[in-house]
Amino acid sequence: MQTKYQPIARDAMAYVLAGGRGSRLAELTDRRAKPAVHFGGKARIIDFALSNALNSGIRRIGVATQYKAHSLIRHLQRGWNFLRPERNESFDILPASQRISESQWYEGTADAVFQNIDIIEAYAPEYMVILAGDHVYKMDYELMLQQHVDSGADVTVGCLEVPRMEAVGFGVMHVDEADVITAFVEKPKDPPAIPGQPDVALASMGIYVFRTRFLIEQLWRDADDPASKRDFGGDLIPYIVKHGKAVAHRFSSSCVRAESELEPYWRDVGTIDAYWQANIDLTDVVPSLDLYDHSWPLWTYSEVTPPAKFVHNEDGRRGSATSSLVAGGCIVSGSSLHRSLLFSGVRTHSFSSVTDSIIMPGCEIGRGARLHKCVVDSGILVPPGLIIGEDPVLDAQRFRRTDSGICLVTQPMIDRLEV
Ligand code: ADQ
Ligand code: ADP
Repeated sequence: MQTKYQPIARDAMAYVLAGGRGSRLAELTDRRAKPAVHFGGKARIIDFALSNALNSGIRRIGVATQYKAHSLIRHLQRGWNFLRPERNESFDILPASQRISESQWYEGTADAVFQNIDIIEAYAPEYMVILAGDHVYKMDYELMLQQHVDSGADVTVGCLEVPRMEAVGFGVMHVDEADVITAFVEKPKDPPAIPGQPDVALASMGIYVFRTRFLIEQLWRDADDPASKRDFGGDLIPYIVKHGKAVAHRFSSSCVRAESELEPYWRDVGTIDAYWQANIDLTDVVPSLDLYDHSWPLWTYSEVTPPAKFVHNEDGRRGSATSSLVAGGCIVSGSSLHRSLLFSGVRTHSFSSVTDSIIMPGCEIGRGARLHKCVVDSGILVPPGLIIGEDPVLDAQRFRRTDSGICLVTQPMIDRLEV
């Protein structure tokens, strides 16, 4: 008799680490954690990891939060609370300082799992898929789980090839011909290259698959090690590479691509420039990241809004958008948008123009304002007539202007203008 195929993912729990600030995003993460930063005209960064888990067949999810978690938790409660215990599913938000002691924050990423071992044990998943909540990509974790089972590894580490000098911010590994990891260094100053490819390094994506029992043993062992910083990349993974069997899982073998000729897409969006670029890339005619892919939907919370509306103003000036993503609830009145993203509820008033810019939810762009290469934080009223993106010196005095000319605009910066 043929038995019914049961995906390994149904025996797994995804554990999303979402506590980090992402300090290179500057004021964008002053009030919210990086995973809560708005992305792609509708979603937040964490929705990518969570949607990947769901689309891979995982039905148990925990999210560890720490830094400035309010808007992240609000988003998760509104958008991700549909997994039902009655169906053997679960969705847990796990803030720091709640469990072991009221004053003990998660020390490192491994501690963010260690402090919730009892919750994991209560669900008793066979496998744990540890994920970072701050990357933009599509990936089928079921394929990584299958590799983990087939290879008999203690840990399987998601990895991808990056330019060698960019690897300073990553865990970097060497592998043998069977992709068994033979060496692992966390954030090396001089990243080792892939043999035979001097300009390329094999970097960890910070994604790990373990058998739950093994992970818990390792977490207890690590907790007893006074030298440990309780970090996966800094402590646990290097230890297992040395004393056990760690295997690399190549992202290219489990990324989900709508078009087979497209490059595998993964972005850290860790800087203002990278964040701006990844969003603006979505306005391309055929973007590398397909948000319209029905086979791999990006789930998110979004308000119920009326449709986006484009109207003439009293002088007959058209409200128009080209190469842009405009969310529900926006009203574009007598103004023009080009190569831009408007999140929900944005209003642009007559004679304003927005080009190459990202406008977060609830912003209002005043009459006659002109914005070029801007990232505008949520809920900001851009005063009528304000011009950003045309005078580099003035922009740098008023806003956070990057070397490549992107201006991040936040409420305190606007408030200072009015004084
Ligand atoms: P980093 O990018 O430095 O390195 P890290 O700061 O450890 O990442 O954060 C990983 C994830 O955990 C992020 O999603 C972050 O939000 C979250 N996080 C950080 N501190 C946390 C805490 N105390 N509690 C809860 N969540 C927390 C890691 C690996 C590298 C790998 C890169 C890939 O250590 O080896 O190359 O990820 O980006
Ligand atoms: P997001 O754009 O992430 O949905 P908001 O722009 O509403 O969220 O604000 C981000 C976070 O900043 C909120 O979750 C809240 O914790 C904090 N915040 C917002 N407005 C204020 C305020 N006026 N005073 C203090 N904190 C605020």
